[in-house]
Amino acid sequence: MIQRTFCIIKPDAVARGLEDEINDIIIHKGFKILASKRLTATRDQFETFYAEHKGKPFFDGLVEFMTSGPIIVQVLEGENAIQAWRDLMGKTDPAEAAEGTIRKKYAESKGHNSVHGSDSPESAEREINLWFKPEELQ
Ligand code: D4T
Repeated sequence: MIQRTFCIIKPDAVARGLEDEINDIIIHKGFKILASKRLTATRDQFETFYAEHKGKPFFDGLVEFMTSGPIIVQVLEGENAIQAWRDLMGKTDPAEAAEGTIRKKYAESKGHNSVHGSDSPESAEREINLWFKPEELQ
C-alpha cells in the first residue's frame, strides 16, 4: 500500500549540515520526497505537535530543543511508508538503534536523535496537516 508519512530532520542534524546526506539515504531507500521546507518552529507549534508527551519529564527540554534552530519538515511517500520510515530511522535511543539506521549513524542521544517519523496513519495525517497546506503537496 502506498502511504504518506511525516518526517522531520531535527535541529541537531541540520546544525551539522546533514540534511542532504539524510535525504540521499531516504531517496536511495525508494521514498519520494513530496514536499520539503526549512523553518524554525515556535514553542506553540511543538507544544501542539508533541501534545501526547505533555507532562512527561522530557517534554520541556524536547520543545526547547526542537525550537532551538532550523529544522526540515517533509512529506515522504512510498510503499508502507509509515513503518518503512520508522524502520529506516531506527530506535529512539541511538544506543539501541540497529546498524544501518539513520539514528545509529547520526543521533547524539535519545533527545538529539536527528529525525522524526509518524507512528500511525492517524498521526501521519495529523502531522502532515499541521505543517503543510494541501496545495503544498503534489
Ligand atoms: P519522534 O516522535 O521524534 O519520532 O520519536 P519517537 O517516536 O522515536 O519517540 P517518542 O515518541 O517516544 O519520543 C518523542 C521525542 O521525545 C524525545 N525523547 C524521548 C527524549 O528527549 N527523552 C526520552 O526519554 C524519550 C523517550 C525524543 C523523541
